[in-house]
Amino acid sequence: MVVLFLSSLHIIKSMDPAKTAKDIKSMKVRGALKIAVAAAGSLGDYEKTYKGNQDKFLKDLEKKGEILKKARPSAVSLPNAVNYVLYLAENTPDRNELVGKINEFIIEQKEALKKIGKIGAKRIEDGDTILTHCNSMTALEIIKVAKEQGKKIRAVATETRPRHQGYISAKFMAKYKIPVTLIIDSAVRLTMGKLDVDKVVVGADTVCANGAVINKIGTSQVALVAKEFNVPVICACETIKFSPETMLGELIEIEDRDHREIRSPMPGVKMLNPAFDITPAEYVDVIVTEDGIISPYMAYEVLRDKFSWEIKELKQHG
Ligand code: RI2
Repeated sequence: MVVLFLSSLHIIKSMDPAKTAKDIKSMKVRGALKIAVAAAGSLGDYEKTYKGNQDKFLKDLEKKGEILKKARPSAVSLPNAVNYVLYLAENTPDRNELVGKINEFIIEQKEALKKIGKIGAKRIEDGDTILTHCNSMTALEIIKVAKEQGKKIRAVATETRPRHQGYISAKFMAKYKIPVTLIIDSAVRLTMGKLDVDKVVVGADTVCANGAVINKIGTSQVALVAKEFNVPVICACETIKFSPETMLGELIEIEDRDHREIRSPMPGVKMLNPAFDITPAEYVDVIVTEDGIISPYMAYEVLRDKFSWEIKELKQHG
């Protein structure tokens, strides 16, 4: 079994793809980067123990990949990672070499996270109060590095209903001795002024070709308030989260999760539990990627540079 070290704080055990898909669906494994790495790692493990011939192997790997891709629909890092492993498998007949390439991909993701932390921290100034929404390890990496650089920063973490991932962020920052205030989601507008928030730092599940950022539900409201207060919105995002499908006109499905995550059913009351929302490019100041800081309007160029392998395949398959 491969144990993937994403950072000293996050350890993912790679396992059978079907089990990994189950854990991603139930959000036992969550976060756009972690699900991508877990999916790639599980396909790598599957590959290592596979006994059949190459043709059958490729077909079976594709089937496992499909199961993984269906686990959660909105974070494009998941299909991107799976498609990349399938692309590697098709073009790497030597199985040992393939294991090496999958591991390389995983290491690259770990390095991307670290690079984003270093690059993004330059945008954080001494004395800043930073608001973050939900729990993005990439956004937190920027905040953590800024703190390690000796900048005196404060943080505000939104609770992030209904699953309260904001608690994880708040605990993380408290652990790093960053003074942090936890607020309910509906207190963002009041808090932005009252606590003099200087910057918003959030993660992303998907970046579309037009620069729109898909992230945890409520991000677009945070960005709207930030715009009102002239507070820059910094999105921390590995390029694995950019969506090549959106270049060809596809729309990203917004995951509608089990309504019982909100509360138990009430007779005569309909509930909606969308997990993500879309923040248009005009509400995002910069996207910090491992290759550097870009304007969201440069998403198309990133896709063209980084995903030529996938775009070619997508075009071929209509
Ligand atoms: P990292 C999460 O989704 C959040 O929306 C977070 O902002 C995003 O993934 C990126 O997370 P969920 O899995 O990859 O909690 O930066 O639904 O950790």
